[in-house]
Amino acid sequence: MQIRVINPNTTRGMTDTIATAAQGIAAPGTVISATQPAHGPVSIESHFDEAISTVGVLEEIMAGERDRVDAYIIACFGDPGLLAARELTRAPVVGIAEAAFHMAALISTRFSVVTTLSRTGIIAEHLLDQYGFRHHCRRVRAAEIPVLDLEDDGNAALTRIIDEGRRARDEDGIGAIVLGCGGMADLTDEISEAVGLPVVEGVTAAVKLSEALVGLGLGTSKVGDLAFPRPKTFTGRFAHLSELAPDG
Ligand code: 2AL
Repeated sequence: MQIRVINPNTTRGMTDTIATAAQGIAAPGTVISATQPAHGPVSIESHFDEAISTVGVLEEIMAGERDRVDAYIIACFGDPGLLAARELTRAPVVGIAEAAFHMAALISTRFSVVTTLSRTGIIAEHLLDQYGFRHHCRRVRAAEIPVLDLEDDGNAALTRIIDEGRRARDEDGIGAIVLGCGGMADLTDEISEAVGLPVVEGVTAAVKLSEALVGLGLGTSKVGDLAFPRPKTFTGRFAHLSELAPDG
């Protein structure tokens, strides 16, 4: 089974971190390939960053279809482009935020999210509402670290995440913590050990969910709103999408 992990930002080091975490948890026989868009923001910390990154994510899905990928993971905690990505393929597409929320709800009745910045935390709150997990999540907390500090200033960032995780443990009445950034994919064990709670990380959760979906023979439904987009003319810089022939 081939799983394509798409890091929606364009920082190669973060794509490598995500790929290593995904490969480390994958079952024997699962091949992980990791990609990132050719164009776009180096980190995703706002609605604007998300909107710009989405086109690149969709282009990576189109490339994956040519490679006959079995499942896709969108490895940014805002799950940018998730539903549009599903329209482009019969394969399962799993976002790391939704994967982590689902996994955390299976092992605890209440969890808190520890993410990077307060403003990205608000994006996570929107997703909790959208996915129906508001009841399960006690609080979305921010360690107040810019995303690229996870790459550039790893130890300081880890300390801040652990401090915030301990506050969540002591104040939120929770059973588990969800890590709220793809760039935290390599920190799960250290944080879990330091905080003393189960820690759910989205990239690894998404790999296991993707393997389960493919193993069950379940892919994205093509009935209803996730059907392939209706062919139409695109103008200007998107003219090449007029020739989009999904499932072809
Ligand atoms: C993210 C993420 O996972 N990758 C990125 O660039 N921005 N989201 C976040 N909440 O920090």
